[in-house]
Amino acid sequence: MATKKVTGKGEDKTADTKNVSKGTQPVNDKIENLAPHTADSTGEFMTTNTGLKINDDQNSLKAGDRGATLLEDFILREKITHFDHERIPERVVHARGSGAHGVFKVYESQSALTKALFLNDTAAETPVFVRFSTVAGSKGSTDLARDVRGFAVRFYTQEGNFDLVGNNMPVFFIQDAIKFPDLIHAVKPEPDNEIPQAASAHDTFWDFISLTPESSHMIMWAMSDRALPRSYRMMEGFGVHTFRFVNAKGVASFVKFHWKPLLGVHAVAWDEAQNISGKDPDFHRRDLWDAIDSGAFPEWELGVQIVPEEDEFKFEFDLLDPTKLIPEELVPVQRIGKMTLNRNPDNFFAETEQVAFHLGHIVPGIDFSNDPLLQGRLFSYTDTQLTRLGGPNFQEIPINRPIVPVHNNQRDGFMRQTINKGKTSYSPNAIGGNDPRQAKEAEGGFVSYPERISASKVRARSKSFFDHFSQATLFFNSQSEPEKNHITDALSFELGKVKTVAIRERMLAILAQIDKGLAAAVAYALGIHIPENLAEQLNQNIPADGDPADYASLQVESSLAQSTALSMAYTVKDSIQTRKIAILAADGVNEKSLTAVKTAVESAGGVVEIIAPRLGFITADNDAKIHVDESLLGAASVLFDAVYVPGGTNSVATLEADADAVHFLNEAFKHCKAIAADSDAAQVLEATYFSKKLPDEYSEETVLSEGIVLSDEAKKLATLFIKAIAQHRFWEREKPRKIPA
Ligand code: HDD
Repeated sequence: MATKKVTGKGEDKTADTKNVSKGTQPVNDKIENLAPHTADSTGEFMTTNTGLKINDDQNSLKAGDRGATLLEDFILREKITHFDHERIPERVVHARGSGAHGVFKVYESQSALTKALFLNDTAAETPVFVRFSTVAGSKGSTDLARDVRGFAVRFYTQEGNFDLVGNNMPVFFIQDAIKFPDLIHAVKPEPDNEIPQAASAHDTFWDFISLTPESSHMIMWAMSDRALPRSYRMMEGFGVHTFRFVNAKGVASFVKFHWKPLLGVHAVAWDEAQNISGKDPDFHRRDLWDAIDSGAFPEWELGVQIVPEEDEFKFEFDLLDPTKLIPEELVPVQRIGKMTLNRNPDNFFAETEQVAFHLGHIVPGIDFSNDPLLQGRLFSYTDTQLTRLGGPNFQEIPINRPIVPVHNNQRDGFMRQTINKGKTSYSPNAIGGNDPRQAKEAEGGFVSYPERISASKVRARSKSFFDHFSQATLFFNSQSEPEKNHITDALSFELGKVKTVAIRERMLAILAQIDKGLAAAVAYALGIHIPENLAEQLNQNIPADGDPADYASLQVESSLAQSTALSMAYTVKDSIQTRKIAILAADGVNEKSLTAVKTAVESAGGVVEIIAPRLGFITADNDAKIHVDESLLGAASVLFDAVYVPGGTNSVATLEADADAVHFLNEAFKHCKAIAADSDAAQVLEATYFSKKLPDEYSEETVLSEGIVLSDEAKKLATLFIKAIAQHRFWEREKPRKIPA
């Protein structure tokens, strides 16, 4: 159905009514489905939970105004009791997250591949709810931890909910779900002192990883810039496992799901990430909220890689192995539809916290593969909600309800909402006419793909899962030089925090399997040597009674030398949509230049903030009053993508003498961001460390390679500056490492 618009709850008329929403909000079937459960207290009396109007919410009932509080005070008791029970357990993993509503639309019918209606009907706008998350940190931890990001999408389809519960990396650390509690125990804060929070840089994580060679590929991703996204809106998403599509004729094919962000895939620098964690730990949450709030709706295309059933064994890796991806060179990604996030939740707890994703929320036309990680996940996601959401009725929570009716013989339990009519709650039954009845396949009933399986019951892993390194090497070889350097630095940082030398050595043995140069560089940074007994180091995970022949990593060489899709260097760089640009200014600023550049940047989709030594207004050279968005005290360069310094004698003199302004620029330079200044503001740049590195000329070529533009002509400056911002970062700048910021 088409997206409808309704008027929002009201305008922000007074400074005190901050919780009112802005203009019109898109509505879809799910939003309508949530409406009866949504409360708006505007203009209403305050009541108890039984609807009694409350006359005094400020004072408890007492024996005299100084007297003891009376047990009779049912209003006090109700309020405090509810408060005492407000918290629920956070998610055991992915506790920290942010959600948004949106819609998905398929471009062309995919009926040849799948009978899933939402992928067949090009007129359908399927409501979605998406939750992005970090993995290791607690609910209140920083958004900018070095970590994998969860990318969970629920489609509220006409055939029930379909959840694609993925990550921003296409592979995983382990091959079998039975290892998941070990992995998570290892990465979470250490159990004796609960340190460190939201960080993998500690002994237990690397102890586990160094004994788990199958994690090598994922470790390369987790140590790459993918673990430091600039924005949730600028990450790819992956279903990770191989799933199955099944068409109406019952013909199946294997499928890998991808989400491709239209804004491209971009990261921040590690030093920057650590700073952001202090300056604004809600950086990603705020970024997502603000973008949607301002109407800059984030968009992703849904991509699929299709492998016909008969090609299952065509590859040099096993399609069921979740530590492997299918290189896009081997199987191209077809973009089949688009997801747009266009509405912020009304209530974080009710929606984002209570949403319960599960891979087992599936629709006809999509099915599972035998990936042992996927199979174990099918158990975990319902099970965990029983503790997290307090019982088996979590599917009745509004955000979890499908938009289609639910009928079955499940009954009762804590907090049951549905009032099931009738005498029967069993099947078959004659008394109730045998309703609710089973649906035939032709009526939309889900039928599992009848895969033929003939096997012995064993606790084992297929030999085809034992190539642990070839795709780790492929990933590393596919990175640009700056990306490779970042991986080296990340590993040096993380292993540098590891206290146990034996763990560092085991990790070097693993890195040596991936890339000798990488291992050598990390060994140098750690001040130790790559161990000589590599085989012994690598085989430490073999069980005491295990035969090395059954467990040892296989040495396989990837037939592909490189895969460009694995690097972020080749991503989309054609837009500055929603990039944040700081303009540093003070009294006496050249208003004409400031306005010209601001207007040009905003017309190109950038978000501009004026930063000055103090809040309020600055008076420009032509006496115009310019509103200041942030003071230098509150602002930080790490919260922006680029910075511009307009001219104006007094403004320039003030900024040149202001340590915070100079630091802002130094840091922006250090983090490889686009920097622009009017020619007569050059002396502010002269006050920075990087004045020695200013380009000799400011042609398009130098600006696009060095990211700095100086001009006395505002229009030319704006054009070049916008092109530079679109490049995102100028990582080459990192080579000279003498920046004091
Ligand atoms: Fe998981 C949450 C993604 C393996 C067990 N997982 C969770 C979320 C995401 C993923 C995005 C957060 C959902 C939300 O926003 O509410 N998990 C993955 C991916 C995996 C993966 C991409 C590997 C390919 N997970 C995995 C395994 C297990 C779990 C192997 C257990 C055997 N995951 C859980 C969980 C969570 C969860 C304990 C915690 C909260 C929840 O489910 O609802 O069940």
